[in-house]
Amino acid sequence: MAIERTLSIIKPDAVAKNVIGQIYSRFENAGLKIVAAQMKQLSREDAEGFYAAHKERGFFKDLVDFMVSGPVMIQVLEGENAVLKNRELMGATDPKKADKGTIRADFADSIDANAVHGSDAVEAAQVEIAYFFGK
Ligand code: RTP
Ligand code: MG
Repeated sequence: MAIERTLSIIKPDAVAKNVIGQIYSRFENAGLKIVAAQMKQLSREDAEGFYAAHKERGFFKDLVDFMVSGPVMIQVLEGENAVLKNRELMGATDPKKADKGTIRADFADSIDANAVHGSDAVEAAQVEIAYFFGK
């Protein structure tokens, strides 16, 4: 199986809830290694650029407002099948639909305040990692 890297963001709601450590433990227990990390207050420009693929969607402004509402914790996770593994740990976008035991089921409040971001494909991960950490 391929060793991959993926970009993870612990969103403002989960940082405010003081659960960075609990979420990091889930990554570590699943065999994902944290190989880079930074805490950051995103500017609107940062958030709009990061979610540019969604800019025509009705929820875009709410998404950007939420992502700049407090600091986020951004990390690169590395391991076997890291992209899919992280998505499985996260659970569905809407926490009401997320499987029991997933990060979103346990820590998220709503589809907007949904605790974590994770890249959805290897190619997206490369772009997103470069966006925050450079080459
Ligand atoms: P993310 O990119 O944050 O990891 O989330 P995702 O892949 O599970 O979901 P995506 O479709 O990429 O949407 C990005 C974020 O936009 C918000 N959203 N709201 N109201 C809505 O219908 C809606 N759909 C998406 C969510 O906060 C989602 O995480
Ligand atoms: Mg997404």
